[in-house]
Parts: sequence; C-alpha cells; structure tokens
Amino acid sequence: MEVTGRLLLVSNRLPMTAKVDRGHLAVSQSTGGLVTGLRRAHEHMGGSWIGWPGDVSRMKEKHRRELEEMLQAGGCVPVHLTSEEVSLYYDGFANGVLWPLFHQMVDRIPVPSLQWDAYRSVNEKFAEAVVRAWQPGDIIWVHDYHLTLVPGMVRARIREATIGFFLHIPFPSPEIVCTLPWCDQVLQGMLGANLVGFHTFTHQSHFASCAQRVLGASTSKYDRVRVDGRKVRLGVFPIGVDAQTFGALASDPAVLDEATSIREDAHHESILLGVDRLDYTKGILARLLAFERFLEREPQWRGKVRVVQLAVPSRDKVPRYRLLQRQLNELVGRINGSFSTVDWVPIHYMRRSLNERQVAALYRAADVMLVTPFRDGMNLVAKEFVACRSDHDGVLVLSEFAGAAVEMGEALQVNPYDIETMARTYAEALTMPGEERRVRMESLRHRVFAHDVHLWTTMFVEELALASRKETRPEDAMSPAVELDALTLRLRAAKRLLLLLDYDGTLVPFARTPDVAAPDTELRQLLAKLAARPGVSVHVVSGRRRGVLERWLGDLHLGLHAEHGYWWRNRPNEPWRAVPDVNVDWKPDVKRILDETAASTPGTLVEEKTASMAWHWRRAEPELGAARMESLSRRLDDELRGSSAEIVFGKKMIEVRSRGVSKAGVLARLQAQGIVTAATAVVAMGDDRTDEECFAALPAEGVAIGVGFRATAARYRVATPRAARALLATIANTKRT
Ligand code: ADQ
Repeated sequence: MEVTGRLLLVSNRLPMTAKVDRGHLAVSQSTGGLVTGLRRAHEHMGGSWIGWPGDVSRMKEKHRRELEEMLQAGGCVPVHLTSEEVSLYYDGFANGVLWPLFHQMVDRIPVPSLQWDAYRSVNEKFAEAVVRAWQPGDIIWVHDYHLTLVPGMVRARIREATIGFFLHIPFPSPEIVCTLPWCDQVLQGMLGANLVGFHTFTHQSHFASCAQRVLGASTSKYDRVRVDGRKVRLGVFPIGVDAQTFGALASDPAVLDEATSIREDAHHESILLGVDRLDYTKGILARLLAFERFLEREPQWRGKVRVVQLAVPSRDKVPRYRLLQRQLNELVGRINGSFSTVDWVPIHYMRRSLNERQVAALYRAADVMLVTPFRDGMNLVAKEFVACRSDHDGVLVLSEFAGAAVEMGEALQVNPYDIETMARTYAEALTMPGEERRVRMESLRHRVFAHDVHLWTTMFVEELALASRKETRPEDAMSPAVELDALTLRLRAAKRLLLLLDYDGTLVPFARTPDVAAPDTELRQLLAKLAARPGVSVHVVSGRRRGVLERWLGDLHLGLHAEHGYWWRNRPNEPWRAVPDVNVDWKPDVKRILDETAASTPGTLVEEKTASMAWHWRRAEPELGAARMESLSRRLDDELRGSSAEIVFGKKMIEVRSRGVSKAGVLARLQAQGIVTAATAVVAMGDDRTDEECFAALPAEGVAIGVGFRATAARYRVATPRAARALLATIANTKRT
C-alpha cells in the first residue's frame, strides 16, 4: 500500500548526539538497528524527528545555535530538558519505575509522585512539540515507554491526527501493571493512538486485558479496543535488524581478519559470547553463574573454553545499575579466582562499548552466542548474531523470555532462572554436530533476512495508515449537529410531545454496581423542566425495580415504568399497577441457575424482580465474565425452551423476563390509554437492545435516538449520556416557536 504524508517520529532521544570537542561542535549520528530502520523511513517520507538532543546546558550560545541549525538541516526538532527533568522523568520514572515494572520486577512501588509529575510534564513537552510540527496528513509515530502519555495528549488537541505508538519493551500481565498508581493514565495515554504495536502477542493480549479491567474498555479478539467511542487497533510487529548491513559487515575482509585475531588471542579456546547493555534484565549474572556450574559439571572443558562478555555501561545514574556493576565485578572476580590457571582465564569481561565492526567481528569469532535475558521485549543481539553468520555456523542459546524466542525456535532455548539446565545447554551447544548447527542457522538466517527492520517499519506505517482510515470517529458515526438542530426545531413545533426515556446508559453513565447510579441534581432539574413544559409528557422506562425509580424520581412529574414496563404509574402519587396475568412459574429454576453462576463467578450478582431476573457481570474479571455469559446463555436457552420466559441481553448483563412484557408494550399501553394520540410526537431514547424493541414499535413519524456506540436502528445517534442530556436540554430550554 502506498502511504502518503510526512512522518513525525517521536522518541526520547534524537538520532544524533552532540558534544563540544576542543572548542568545536561535533554531532554524530547514532547507529544501531532501530535508528537505521527509522532513519530510512524518515528520509523517504520526509517530516521531522522529535526528541531530546542531550544536555546542551553547558554549551556556549554559539554552539547551541550551530546545533539548532544542524538539527534543522537533518529534519530534527529538539525537545530540551532540564537536568532536573532528566533526573526525575528519565532516570527516575521511565528507567527507575516503568522499565523494571514492565519487565515484571515490581520492587519500585510506591513511587514518589514528584517523578510521576515530571514524567507527565515532560510528556506534555513532547506532545506540544508534536502539535507544533503537525500538518494535516502527517503520520505521527511515538516510540516507547518514556512517552506513553504523548498519544493521548496529542489526540486531545488534534482529534483527527493519525497516531501510532510502539512499545519496545514487554507489556506485563494486568496484575503487575495495576500496581502502578497511574496505570489508568498510562493506558489512556497509549490508547490515544490509532494503532498500538508490540513485539509479541503475549504483550498485546496483556495490554488488551488491562484496558478491559482498568478502563472498562471493550475488546474483540485482543486486537481491537474500543474506548471513549474510538476504535484502537492493536498489532504484533516483531522488530528485525538491518540484516543486509550486518551481513555485509560480517563478510568484510577486515572484519573477518579481526575475527581471526580474536580467535588466535583466545588460543583457539571455544568462545561463548555475551553482548549486552549492562542491564539487570539481561540476565548476565545468571549467565555467568551457569558458566561456573558448567565448569564444575564438565571439568574436561576447563582450559578449553572462555566466556567473552561485552557489556556497555548504561543508565548509571539509576542506583540499581550501579549495584549490578558491582555484583558483576565481584562475580567475575570470584569465578576467575577459583578457576583460572597460569595460562587460562575463564571469563573475559569488557565493560565498554564497541563499534559495529568490532561487535560484528566478535559475532563471527564466537562458537556460541549467549542471549539469556530474564525478560526482553525482543532482543536485537540474537538477530544481529544470526545476520552476521554468513558461514552458517555458530549456536544461539536464547532465553525463552525474550520476545525473539517466539520467532527463533531453532535456537537452544533456556529458562534463565534454571542455572542447572543452562549449564547443561552450554555443553550441548559446544558439542553440537556441525550439520545440526548449519541446519538450525540456515533456518534462523532465512527469517532474520526476510523480516528485517525495514519491513518492520513499512508494515507498521502501512497498518497505521489503514487503522486511522478505518477508525469510525465518533463525530462521523453520530448524528451531525445540523441534523440534531433540525430535530429539536421540529420537536419544539409539536403541540404534544411524549418523551420515552431509558435510564441507565441513556440519562446516566453505567456505574460499577446497579445501586449507585442515583440521579444527580442536574438530571433531576432537567427532567423537571422538561415535564413542566406545556404539552410535554416525560416517561422514564427502565429495567429497574419500581422501588428504586420511586425513590429516585417519584417526586417529579413523570410517568414511571419499571421492570421494562411490567410495573407502571403515569403520575406521581398514583398507585403502581402491574401488567395482569403474567406467568412467573419459571422463576425458581432460573434463580437456581443464576445463583449458581454468580457463586462461581466472583464480582457478579443476581437481581430479582417481580417478573424478571438479571445476572450482572460488570464487576467480574472481564474474560471470565464473558465466558460465563456464553455458557449461562446456553444453559438458559435449554431451560427456557417452550416456557413463558425469554432471555434479553443487556450491557454486561443477562436478563430473563416473562414474555409479553417489554418497552414496546409501554408504548402500546400509552396509546390505549389515550396519552399518545395520532397528534403526539413520540420520541424514544435509549442505549440497549430493550430500547430497540421500543424503537421498532414507534409510529411512522416517531423519533428514535440511540445513545452510545453500537449498532442501532435509531434514526438519530448521540455518543454519551452527556450528549443525550444536552439534546434534551435544548428542548427544555428553548421557547416554543
Ligand atoms: P535494548 O534493551 O537496548 O532495546 P537490544 O534489543 O538487545 O536491547 O539491543 C541492544 C543493542 O545494543 C544491540 O544493537 C547491540 O548490538 C548493542 N550493544 C549491546 N552491547 C553493546 C556493546 N558493548 N557495544 C556496542 N553495542 C552494543 C530495547 C528492548 C529490546 C528490543 C529493542 C528494540 O529492551 O527488547 O529488542 O528495544 O525494539
């Protein structure tokens, strides 16, 4: 698909790093797979790259100006951060809280709210920069956990923007994410996008469950979330590496020479290689403990194998990273201390960054690549290693908890928490026959080259363009204001007007439990005002019990119809009357079934009424509630075959009611009572299936108004109870013409 429009990339860091060297400004391009992939899209599609250029506070004014010009020439828009912001937002919240939490390490809660405040305000800064740079037709692509709030903030300002968000790290299960006090805001922020991308389906499905539980969003097939009337697509986009570039690098004679000299320096011992950012999620300590165990188990390998561990220091302002550095030094010292001989040192630990050529040479020199994170979004090292092995040799040992494990089934997969098995796997890798190594590596290479970072970028951007085109925006789906204006004009002209109003979901939003949705003062005043208008009669038609309606609305001049019209009274102080001759023999059996279901589904409850019974699952765990609803409806179908009751599906509830009682019956009754005549303009307003029955029974000139986002036969639609009230208010407030 051809995607047109500029690309606005948004990431914490810009792809350029600036420093002043001997009085001159030096700007270097960042390398690395992700940047390479995004840079190509950036150049191809045009647009801007928005991000932090690093600390410029100590730069002279002239260097700063020079930098701004260079950034501008490279299509970059800087977001400058103070050192306090960097400390609280970047080191504090993003790397000190979200990073461990999303990698399932829940030990940073409670969190100082100062850090959260800084995170919010820095996200605000980024969002403002995006809004300033945005032009109609642009595609905005926000990256990673530093900027989860940006999509929502941009959406709030530019409703029609096309926004994508990609999470490069795992998204953990709801139990873990929910420990974050601001979890709802993080979710809302990410859901500001049209498309939210993850490396694996597990991350995606965790996110969907979380949106259901925390925000009450509805999801379907885990790849669509509906929230605030918007549809957000979720998708799995496993990132790749720039395989061609790595492949070419690893076949470069100079790189191959370097690989040869690495092997010679290693006295042709077998090499187990680790290449990581120095991060506690990467499992470096456990990897070395397993090596120690391997040397204990397999003494014949002593003197014949070494671990080369390259680790680039990272985030060393965060205390936990400094602790890891200390632990690693100690562990390497201990293992080397106990096993080294005069001419053999088991672990060669390099705490530094190497350039891509040097890393490629190491990949070529290694016999076994150890990629053993405790948790990792994807892990690019595993793919870079494979891309470099044009000799079709080398064994990859890969943690089953890296996102890469899903795609790299031919690797020897390990559980990094299981030291003993890891040690055995090292032995297996070192003794794997050449033919098996070749077969596994060829399959891995096929995939790594086919699914490279460029394909990843293209697929995400295309899917994003599609998702934003498909999203039915609330203002598109709902009745346009001009139509609603014309409608109110018409209703105002009617001599007699009957309003049949549903309550829950129509006049008030759904509450956590049915009992707490009492009308607020604004609603009571609105209903009173409507009912006071000459020629207007207002009837509330609800599935609720009559006692509740009487308590909440009984003093107003309204007609009330409870239990979908089974109980009714047209005026205050009139006695309630019931529809005669309704058979309720089915109730004891249905009650037993509903009670059993409620007992085995925590968070659900049974509501018993005179001629109906409902099972509510709004507060259940969403997946369990939905599954139980399906089995319950099958059970009830069997039970009620040929009986005098029927099943009605409401929102997060199933109701069984006696046949012959429905909201359509209310209208028929009012007609029979002469309250509705041919001259009456009838308006029915409602949000669920029971209201559809009433819509269907309206006279030809009747007006149906659907509330909310769902399929409806209503001619008019408004998005929320708030919008429904606004419409009623225009009828109540305006003078009759
Ligand atoms: P990272 O956690 O940074 O990325 P990873 O995917 O392994 O992890 O990428 C690390 C990169 O740094 C690789 O390109 C590697 O070559 C390079 N590197 C590591 N050590 C180095 C060293 N000593 N010298 C030079 N280069 C070194 C996050 C997520 C990952 C996800 C990526 C991309 O945590 O899970 O794969 O984003 O989405």
